[in-house]
Amino acid sequence: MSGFSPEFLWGVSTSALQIEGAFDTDGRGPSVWDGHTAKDGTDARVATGHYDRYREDVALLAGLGVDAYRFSLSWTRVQPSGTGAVNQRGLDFYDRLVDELAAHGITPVPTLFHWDTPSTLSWQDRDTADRFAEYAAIVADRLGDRVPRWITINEPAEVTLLGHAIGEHAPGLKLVFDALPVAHHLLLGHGKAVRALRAAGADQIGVAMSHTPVWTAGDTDEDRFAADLYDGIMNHLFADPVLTGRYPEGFAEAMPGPVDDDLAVIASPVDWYGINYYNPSLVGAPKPGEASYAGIDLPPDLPFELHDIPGYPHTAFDWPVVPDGLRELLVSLRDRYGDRLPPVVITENGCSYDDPVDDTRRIEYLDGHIRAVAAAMSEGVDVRGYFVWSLLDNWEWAEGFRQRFGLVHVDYDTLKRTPKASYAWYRDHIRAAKA
Ligand code: GCO
Repeated sequence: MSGFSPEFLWGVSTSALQIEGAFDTDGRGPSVWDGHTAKDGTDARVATGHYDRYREDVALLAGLGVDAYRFSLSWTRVQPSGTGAVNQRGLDFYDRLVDELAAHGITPVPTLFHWDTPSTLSWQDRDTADRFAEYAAIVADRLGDRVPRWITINEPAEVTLLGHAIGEHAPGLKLVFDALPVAHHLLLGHGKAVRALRAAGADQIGVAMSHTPVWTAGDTDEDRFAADLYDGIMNHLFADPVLTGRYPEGFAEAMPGPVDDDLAVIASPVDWYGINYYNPSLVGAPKPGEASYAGIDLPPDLPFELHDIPGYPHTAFDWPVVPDGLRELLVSLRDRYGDRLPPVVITENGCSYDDPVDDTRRIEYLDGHIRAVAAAMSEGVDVRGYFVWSLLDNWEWAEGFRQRFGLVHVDYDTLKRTPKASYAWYRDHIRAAKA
């Protein structure tokens, strides 16, 4: 598939809590997800056993021929109580991982925070932003000489919505719109971490935002208002402060603290912008009674309703497969932010299918979305990389092990890894793109 320069970054993504296991090994402290039982009755204490199998997993990455590997650092491996004392054995693991990647010519792209908040801290507290910046400085000091590209936070929107507004994720709070200060503290933590990483010499700092093109369900003014509100909350509430230094109209008043001073920190420049895309969202005015979507029970009084999108294939997670939605999203972000949008990297794109090895549907999903990236690039969007979610089948938060996103199948009884057909397809795709 043409359209990609040899410098384009091909990679895969994972996260610590979802793959590492070893929840209390070598001094790791508890996160808000420890002890959290998913809907399938499982937890992440073992996950895929990556902590002990990281060399095998790096060999799988090398077999793919990826340029880069996005993973996350477990904050409580580094600081077991989220602040203060540093756990050298925790840092030693990431040292080993980064060196193993380097030995295979693979660029490490660590995410500082991928949802596993130390159980001693809360994003409801403003101080957590400062604790996060201190943690950022610690890992930059240890790994910065071998890590050229950093990500501060993964999906502050999902942490706010799922973890604090509707309670689907840990810490399981149902604050609804009272969760807005959590969004502000996460964004403030991002800005402070950018400054900490910059002070340590980092010059390729990014963030990984979940974005979705919002389509309006229905043609009433109420439907349009609901869709605009959802677009504002899920997309602009997080992108605008980081990229423009301002909140969308009507949101600043809901934020705590010296908002204007904080926005100057939040807008500390990033060098690149990560986008996690899965599918568009179809949103309309709420109808009375319990709202739910994709198996998530939404509070009955939300001012919008999420609808399934008919007419498209759906994944095992019941998410619609709409590759052109990624092109649409990229073009819309470029149009909204213009030259304030740094170079983009697709930091997550993938699908859940149960196919154990012959996962033709995942191949079709990835092929379609990579073509959508090429289409956006042909329309002038500056995209520099694409990372598949995910290398391995892994523990999918509230869903546990029910959803399989991996290019590599994991037998959760034996932890045996088996590359799927999509692994070979992605390997061959990368080779062809670089030829
Ligand atoms: C996310 C998270 C990942 C998920 C993946 C599938 O984007 O929600 O970054 O941890 O596992 O997206 O839901």
